[in-house]
Amino acid sequence: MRYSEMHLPTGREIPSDAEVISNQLMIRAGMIRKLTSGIYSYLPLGYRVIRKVEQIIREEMDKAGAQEVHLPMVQPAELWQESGRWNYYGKELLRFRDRNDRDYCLGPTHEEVITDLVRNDIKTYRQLPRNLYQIQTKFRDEVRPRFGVMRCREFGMKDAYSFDADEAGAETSYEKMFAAYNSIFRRCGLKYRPVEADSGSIGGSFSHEFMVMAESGEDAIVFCEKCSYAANLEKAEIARPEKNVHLEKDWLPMESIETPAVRTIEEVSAFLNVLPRQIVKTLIFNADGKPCAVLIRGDQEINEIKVKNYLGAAELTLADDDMIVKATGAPRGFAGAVGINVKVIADYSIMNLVNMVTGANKEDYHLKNVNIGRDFQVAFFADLRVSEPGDACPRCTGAIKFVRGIEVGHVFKLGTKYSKAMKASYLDRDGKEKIMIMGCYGIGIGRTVAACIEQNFDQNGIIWPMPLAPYAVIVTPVNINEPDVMKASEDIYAELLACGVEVILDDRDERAGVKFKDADLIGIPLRIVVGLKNLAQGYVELKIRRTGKSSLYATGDVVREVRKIITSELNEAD
Ligand code: 9G3
Repeated sequence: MRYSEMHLPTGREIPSDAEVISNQLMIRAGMIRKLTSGIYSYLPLGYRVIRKVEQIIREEMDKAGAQEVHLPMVQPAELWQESGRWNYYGKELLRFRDRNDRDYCLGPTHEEVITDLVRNDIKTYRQLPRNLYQIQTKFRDEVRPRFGVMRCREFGMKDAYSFDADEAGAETSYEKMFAAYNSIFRRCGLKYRPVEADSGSIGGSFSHEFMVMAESGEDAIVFCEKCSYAANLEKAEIARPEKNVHLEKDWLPMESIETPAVRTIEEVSAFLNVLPRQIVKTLIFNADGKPCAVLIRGDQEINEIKVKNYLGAAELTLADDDMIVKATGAPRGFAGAVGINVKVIADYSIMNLVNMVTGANKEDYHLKNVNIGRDFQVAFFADLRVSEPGDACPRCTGAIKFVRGIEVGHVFKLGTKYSKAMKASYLDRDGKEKIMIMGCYGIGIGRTVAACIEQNFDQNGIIWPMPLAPYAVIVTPVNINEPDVMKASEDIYAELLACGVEVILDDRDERAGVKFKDADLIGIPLRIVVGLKNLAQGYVELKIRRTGKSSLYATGDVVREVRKIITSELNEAD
């Protein structure tokens, strides 16, 4: 491609609302332009990278036995009413009406559509297993789109859906997709890690997120240095501690203490001169309308997703003031487990506490020297808190580490959440009607591109790993008004094109410095500089973007050298 003809509006200025480096560089490198909040246009350079990611995905999905379909973007409300999700989602689901006043939504995902498609055409076990995928635009009306294409409203997703006759088949489908995702992200040249994740509202029993490590990542990840354990912080498990013995001999008599308007852990700790770890935080939750008391050590943090999953609640929120008064007999800030008449569950962190401080369930009063077993019972101890540095790995007791990650993929075991609701059944070999077992598997295309930049940039701009580079080489004649320089550049350019190398010829009548800066900014891995001095000696310069290393090659050898580098870098990622 000739630079002078390209629609490639690079820029120096950093957009004011671009908080993350990938958004800044995708705009400055002329890859994207914002149309409106959370909605972006891909310009030619950006779209070439999108297509590279899609190509890698298609190759690996096809290799895994999935078949590509293309589903509609517009989805009828009826399907979402069948699955029970039409009223579940709020304004994030963009709903609209057609000319006949019928309800539709712009597809944020396609479980309902694919399940409807399959239930109409799959009737017998002989047609299973089946895995159908698409690369399609999604729309999710995020309340606060940010970070450019990393958290936008309209975005491209590869979403796949597997259908199996039984649990064992579903496990195999999941493993095949898990393996395909490892190949996809490795081939994209990304440093990534699969982590155990919460399945969230999507239902189903199990899921993994594929995380690209980056400081700008929105997700916190816990991983073990010794074993392969890794989990999203939301899900990261904490091992059950050993139960200490000879606790009862230390028990002191319980005392009620007047603590006027002393509510928070900090206030109680200061007023009674006890450490937060000696105080029990009693949180009253509203689980599907029922109150539940959750106890945790004062210096720890409750993980509400763990509480929700533990209680199997569809909806879990902190109780409002009315529920707190009804459940504890006191306003917020004086709740405690002693004498409370709601279910009490406790995090492991208080299992070995002795002579604790808790709320007295009486306004302006707390209790001292409270002990489990004597003063209150705990229905269940569970892992309900947020993992923190210093915790032991739940698998091997090694030390865990915390990093930030960008979720680029998510694979789910769905079970029968949709196939049951929408009656996607088949006849098994005995002619009995059975419900299909589903899995679903997503990759954010634009997010993968942005995550790659978050891992591959320097002060001069993007540094594309070869597999995702929009072009492999840029030929930069230092001065296009030197006939020899231009001739040599055109010959090298033509030779590269002839052997299928993706190459830009920077034929602009610009100063060399401007050309070098642009080449660095857009991140082309290899740059061939053609200058009069070197050319007169029969040489051209080859500069490697990633290392900044420059070498001289005989003009006739440089194409062979470039092809060698491209091949080795592409094989490295395979
Ligand atoms: C909605 C809206 C937003 C959503 C969903 C539904 C996320 C929703 C979860 C998934 C699960 C998987 C197939 C590909 C991989 C991910 N945000 N999810 O279901 F109506 Cl507004 O999309 N779907």
